[in-house]
Amino acid sequence: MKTLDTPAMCSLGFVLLLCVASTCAVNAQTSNVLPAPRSQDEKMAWFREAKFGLFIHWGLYAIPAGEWKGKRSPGIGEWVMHRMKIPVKDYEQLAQQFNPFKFDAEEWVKMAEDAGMRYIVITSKHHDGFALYRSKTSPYNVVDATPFRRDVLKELAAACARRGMKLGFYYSQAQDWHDPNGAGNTWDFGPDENKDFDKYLREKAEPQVRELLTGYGPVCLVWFDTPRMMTPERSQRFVEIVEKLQPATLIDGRLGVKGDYFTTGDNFIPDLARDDDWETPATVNHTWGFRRDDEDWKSPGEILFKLMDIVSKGGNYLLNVGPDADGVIPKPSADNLRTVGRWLKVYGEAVYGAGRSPFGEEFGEFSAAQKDRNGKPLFLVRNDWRCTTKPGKVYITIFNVPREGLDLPPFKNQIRKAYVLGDPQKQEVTIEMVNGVRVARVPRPGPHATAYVLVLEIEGDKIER
Ligand code: FHN
Repeated sequence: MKTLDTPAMCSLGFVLLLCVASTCAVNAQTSNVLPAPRSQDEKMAWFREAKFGLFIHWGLYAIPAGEWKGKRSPGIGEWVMHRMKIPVKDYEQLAQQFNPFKFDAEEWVKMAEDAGMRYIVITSKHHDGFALYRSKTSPYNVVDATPFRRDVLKELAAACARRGMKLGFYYSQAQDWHDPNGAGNTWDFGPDENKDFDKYLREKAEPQVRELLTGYGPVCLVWFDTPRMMTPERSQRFVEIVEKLQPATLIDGRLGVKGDYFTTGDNFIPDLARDDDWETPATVNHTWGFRRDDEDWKSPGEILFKLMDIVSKGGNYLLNVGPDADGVIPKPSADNLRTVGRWLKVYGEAVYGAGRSPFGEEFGEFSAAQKDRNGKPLFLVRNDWRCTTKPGKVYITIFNVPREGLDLPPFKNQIRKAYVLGDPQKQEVTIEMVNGVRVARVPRPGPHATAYVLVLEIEGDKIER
């Protein structure tokens, strides 16, 4: 037998050491999880601070982009397979065309950062069943089924880790139009009630959620959706998987059992403030997945008003973009978000970590006479200003500046100081008493200002009414 001399053994040892070290580094990058929070408040802390997140719907549906065989598919882009009743054998061919050569994870994360967003949630698998990461559970995924062969989630997780951005995964736990036993595809596989739904859950959905929670570093939340056929028992299995693998990971409100926070309907903002933790998922145009024909972008001003409306009611705004088949976030949506980000750079103190409004009258009031579509009293929205708070401070974001000054709602606390946020001199804003009402003589902003924030430093931690 040939024996190794000392230098050879040393260099072998060195190589082995290097291998062990690099394996450890890879594991450290991919498998580290955050420690279990000691309380629900601790678990929710980052979410309550963040307020503004980026939702990304991306998958094979970006290729047809709202059209199939020359016909326009109505509705949201990511539903094209369902709307057009496309057989699995035809739809899955799209995977062979998926080659988004312009995809740049770093750029996406940078865009979210520029927009002032504090977390990203991306579709790891939408209803079409296609996984945007290398899944050992199903070869119908971006690495094994496409010419692209790159693990999108891996690249995004690495970019998020580098830039200190939180990352969460959307996962369609119930609907899976590719799996014979998943919910939703009745044109290939017949009625849902005849399917072995638990087989699909056990053999695809549960293992995939495990993969997502073990291969991609800390996952800030799992965003489940459309809980069709999700009994409490079935939903609970997902809760256990998440709690076991990443106890700090939040679960949204659409699993099938109560999550860590409430998720509103799509694009829905409650009329009044809520006391619990909640989030509004919303679109920047009218679709989640990219549609070539939808260019009806919400303006920065609209986005900003919605953000302040939501935050002042105690919620988070999860705002979606739909990258195209090349991997590019449509420029108008990215530009509008960056404009919002520039505003947040100046006025963000009124947003991040801020509490809900102590007032409520600024939201509007229920009409005594008019009814909404459901026959309930119509809510007449006011949109002049919104209010957020921090201990000892009240932030009034003003959208419509009254010429004669802003009437402050009644409260008992003394006002120690009033100034406009971002004013380096913190120049005093005069508050005068007019017929028992405190009127803030706020400055008139320049013609291009969408909104600005008046800060009231008050006596005491919170508003007494
Ligand atoms: O069906 C989905 C839809 O495609 C999209 O993902 C939205 C996002 O909230 N959720 C479902 C509809 O509510």
